[in-house]
Amino acid sequence: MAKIEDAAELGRLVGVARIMEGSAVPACDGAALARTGWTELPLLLSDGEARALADAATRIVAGGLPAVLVYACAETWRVGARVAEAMSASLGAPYELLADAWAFHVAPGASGWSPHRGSYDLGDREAPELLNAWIALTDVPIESSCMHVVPLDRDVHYPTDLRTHDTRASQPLPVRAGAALVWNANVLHWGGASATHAPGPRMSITFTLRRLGAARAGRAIEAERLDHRARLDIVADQVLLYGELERSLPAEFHEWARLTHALAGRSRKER
Ligand SMILES: O=C(O)CCC(=O)C(=O)O
Repeated sequence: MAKIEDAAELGRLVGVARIMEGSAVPACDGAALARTGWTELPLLLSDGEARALADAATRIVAGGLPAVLVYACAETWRVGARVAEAMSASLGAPYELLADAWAFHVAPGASGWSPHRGSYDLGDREAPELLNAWIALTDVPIESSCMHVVPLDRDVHYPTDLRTHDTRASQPLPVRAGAALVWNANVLHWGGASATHAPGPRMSITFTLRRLGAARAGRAIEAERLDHRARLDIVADQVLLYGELERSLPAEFHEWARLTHALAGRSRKER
């Protein structure tokens, strides 16, 4: 795991160009979000920005490491800050970025995560306490494990019975590379199956946003203030949280995450 710990070496492996500087923040349709629970920001990233991050994730995976290490790059977190900015402006309520994220590299023939809701605590419909953001780094047609949701206005178990997962009223959400899908965390969603003939892996990154002041658990972060160590600590925490959902994660990476988490706790106590 030496190459993870060494910022310069990991930087060479990832090789992501500086991105996300100075482009306009896209807006979303707040009324659609309130009605259906989801919305799209079609051009959150330019083609070049999406490709730079997809290339970084490809190099990480080719180097024998899990795609979630793309969060060791400052540029990745800048994407999260940008989604938070876009949603705050669109919904007229400030949203903060949480230390909660995962990167997906779904090979042809594999599937994304199975149906779940990001939160089972009923939230506000117009300005949800928690939003999940999912950003496509590759084109994601239906056959490449695209996201599926049950829109809130078609979900017979919303808002009274969130624990029931009935996927019959599902809607597939194919998107182009660079688009963000953002949904109310109460929305039932999942990553579909990728056809064996899909042209390549489906790659995407995710973030969680919390409405400022909302009573929902999670550590808020300022993307620009995270240094390499802080980013790696978040990666380790995410592996402990979500690693079980990814059967392909090597055992030694789980071990690295456990040790990194323990060391971070110890150095916080010593401060
Ligand atoms: O990309 C996927 O397959 C699943 C994403 C998801 O369910 C999530 O981010 O909560």
